[in-house]
Amino acid sequence: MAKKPLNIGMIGYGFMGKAHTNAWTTANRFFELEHQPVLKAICARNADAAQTFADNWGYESVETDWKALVARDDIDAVDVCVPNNLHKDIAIACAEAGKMVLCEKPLAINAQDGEVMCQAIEKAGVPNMVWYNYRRIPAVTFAKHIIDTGDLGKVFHYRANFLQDWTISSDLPQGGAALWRLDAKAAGSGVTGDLLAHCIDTAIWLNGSISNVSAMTETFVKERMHNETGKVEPVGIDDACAFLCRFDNGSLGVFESTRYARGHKALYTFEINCEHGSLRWDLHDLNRLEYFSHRDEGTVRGWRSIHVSDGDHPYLGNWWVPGLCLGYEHSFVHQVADFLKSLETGEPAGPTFRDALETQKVCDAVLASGKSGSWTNV
Ligand code: SOE
Repeated sequence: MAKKPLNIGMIGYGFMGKAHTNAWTTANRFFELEHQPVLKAICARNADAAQTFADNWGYESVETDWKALVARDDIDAVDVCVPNNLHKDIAIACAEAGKMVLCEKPLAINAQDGEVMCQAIEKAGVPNMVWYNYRRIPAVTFAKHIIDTGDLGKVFHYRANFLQDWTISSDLPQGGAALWRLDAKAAGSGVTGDLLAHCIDTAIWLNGSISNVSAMTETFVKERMHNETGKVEPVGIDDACAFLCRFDNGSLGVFESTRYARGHKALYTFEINCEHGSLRWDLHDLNRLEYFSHRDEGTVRGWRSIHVSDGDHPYLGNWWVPGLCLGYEHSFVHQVADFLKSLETGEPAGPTFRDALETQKVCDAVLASGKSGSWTNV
């Protein structure tokens, strides 16, 4: 049967642009889907760089103004891969133009903007999704399947870390195309919106809503040269953040993120401890899920290290033969596959903008609590 073309317009072409483009081109080859993504246009301010990206990845055309891309009749879905402060205007314009929108995480620079974006998207009734990719690493999806059976019983604890070490040098500037994550005006926040947002999205998905938080934040390097102004300017982002929280189900959460954990490049880990068992996962060993079941017979009871690579594990039946590994990029491929499937079924693929707004609200509460030093309701 002929596939239905789905014309993609991508705005931005940083490393996320590559991860998303790879997913748009790969999903259809491994998953049976009615739609065939077509790389219609890439948009970036620098025409030469955009053309080089288009030539390398196979985009049919180039735009240098995102408004021109959104106005095009031949674009069905817009993939927003730009710094966080630009998400709102682009997403709203896309919604008003009746385009589907896939937005890079976090949804917005704060929940207030996120709410306006949700309203625009919902008013237009367009399919939408936010790229919280880690949900779709098969071992993480498998954790969700185990939790949803209810076999683990009552949940007591959830803890997560996201540790990096790339901003320790005070010589590193802030701002501009490569370092906008260090510029509060472009990013909204530091590790809270960039890294903890991933941990919060996964946590809410696995363990339900978070009701209140108590956080501490720190900015270790207080001033950095700004790439756009050429001047030394105050640093407005949180370099590190740790928070405690309560989930609606009564369990307790502990979260930590920093870009100052020397030796850690992208160590995302989570663990959930329940009445009858525990699960833990580590991005550096992403194909494994560790599972302790207290129901196992006593003398052989212990942590199982499950290599999530068998044909009946989530998504794996669509890939290689059992036992072979998947990587970081596959989480994006799975997200595209689920999004395209959702167009067939009419059942939204999460996280939708509304789901991501919940994460944004937790981030806002964390940052507010970090400032006030008090417990803060989400
Ligand atoms: C920052 O270094 C970063 O690239 C985040 O922006 C991503 O969302 C995260 O997945 C890895 O780290």
